Amino acid sequence: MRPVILAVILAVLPAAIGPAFTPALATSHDRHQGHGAGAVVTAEADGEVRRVDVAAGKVTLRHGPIDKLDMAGMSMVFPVRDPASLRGLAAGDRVRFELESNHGALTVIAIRKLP
Ligand SMILES: [Cu+2]
Repeated sequence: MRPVILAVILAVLPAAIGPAFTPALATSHDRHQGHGAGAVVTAEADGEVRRVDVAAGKVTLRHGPIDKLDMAGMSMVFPVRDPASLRGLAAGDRVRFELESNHGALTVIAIRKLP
């Protein structure tokens, strides 16, 4: 019986521990993609618009640290769930935005200009 049990453990083990051994990725952007894996997490933050691309549904934001998503401060491009929410925004605007991390994939799900 014992060899059979051992074989089962050896077959299952790599799948169970594999993610823990995923090597650290090269850039900070890639690194924070890994956090929140396996969960849908949302977080709100303030930022500054660097670039708006309504047609592509993307916005480049400079933001401070977002602890909930284990993200350092940085400038990065986000896909936006509702591209129409970008209308009226321009580079230099200060904004409040809500991010969703779905298994590590980040999307801006709400964004509004701050006065
Ligand atoms: Cu970021």
